Amino acid sequence: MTTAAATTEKIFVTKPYLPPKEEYYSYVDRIYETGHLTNEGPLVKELERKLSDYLGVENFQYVTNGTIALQFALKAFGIEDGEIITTPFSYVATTSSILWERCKPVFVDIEPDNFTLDVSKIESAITEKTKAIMPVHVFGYACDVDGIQKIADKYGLKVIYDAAHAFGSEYKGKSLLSYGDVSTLSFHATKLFHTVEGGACITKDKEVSDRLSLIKRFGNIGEEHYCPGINGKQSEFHAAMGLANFAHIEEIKQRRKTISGYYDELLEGRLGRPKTQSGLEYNYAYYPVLFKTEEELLRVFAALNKQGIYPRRYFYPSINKLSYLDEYKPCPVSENISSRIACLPLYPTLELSMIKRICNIIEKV
Ligand code: T4K
Repeated sequence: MTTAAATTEKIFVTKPYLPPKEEYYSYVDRIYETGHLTNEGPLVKELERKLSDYLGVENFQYVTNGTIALQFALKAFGIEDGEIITTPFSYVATTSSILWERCKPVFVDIEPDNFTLDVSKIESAITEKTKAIMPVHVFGYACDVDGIQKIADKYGLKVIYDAAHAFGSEYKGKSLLSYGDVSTLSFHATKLFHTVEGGACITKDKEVSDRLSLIKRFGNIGEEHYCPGINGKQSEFHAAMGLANFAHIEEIKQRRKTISGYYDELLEGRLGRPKTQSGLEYNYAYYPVLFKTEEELLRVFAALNKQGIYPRRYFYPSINKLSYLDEYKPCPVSENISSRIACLPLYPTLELSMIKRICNIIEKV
């Protein structure tokens, strides 16, 4: 893997991995040979097979992005109204998917240690209108999956994990994606494994998977029409990028782990970090750091930006504060974390010299 970062190059929070062109082209050649461009072509099928084997999960439905994957999961369970318990600390897509399905997001605050849903606060948010819980394995850290499942079972609720960040994370010896009723992934260009755009729904339940499969292709198989579906199919060109990237997945993961280790060493506990969870095999999807105050964060950002380095405020603002929501429900932990958290640049070609530079600037400020 080449690591080329000229010091004049702008450094963003991420830089999509691009496979060697000839490897991508070899898949594109196959598309040209068959003329099969989309509608569940051979490359899509091959990618679905390879990813489900790699992740050790069944019933893998590749779709156009991680947001529609969440909407499909709600649709697959016939959830068309009602309340969905979710986290305010995520990318806005988690809540948007709920709103687009005409449901109401009910925010439950997060754990200060790993920023996932605080299980002890879920039960008091359940009403007779609650249909599902949609937690997020944020940054690839594991939610309290056992605690959540217990509550879901007690109240008869579906659990849909937004696992957009959780590709390759394992918990208690198996893929984090194997918990809950459905887990969804994002394969957006900014993710550790990407297909330019893309996403997936994963479920243990074959019937749910069959429904998802119908929903994503207009609800019909040939002349038989089963339900109102929509178009969430992915193209062969996206699958080609996925297959070419997939050949390098171990190298990508290893490099991200190494870079995270460099940050750990160089920052030496100067900034807050999520607590390591026992039983979690982390995927190094992001490198989140917590500043003491928002003011400190802003000073560090100004100094880094001056040098052409652009970390991101993932995730700010806390979603419960969005102005277009019907009501404001305070979530003090999420609001506090959101105001002072940032993700530092993390991608396979990031050089050690740049990591040192970033850490030096942080230290000076
Ligand atoms: N659930 C969660 C928890 C999520 O985090 C997301 C998406 C979703 C659901 C929905 O999944 P998708 O529907 O997107 O599949 C980015 C991504 O667009 C979004 O996928 C991701 N989460 C979110 C955390 O980050 P932005 O607005 O921060 O992206 P952008 O364009 O500012 O990119 C960040 C940096 O990456 C840029 O400063 C430069 C670099 N970059 C980006 C792109 C797109 C490149 O170098 N090349 C590129 O092509 O949202």
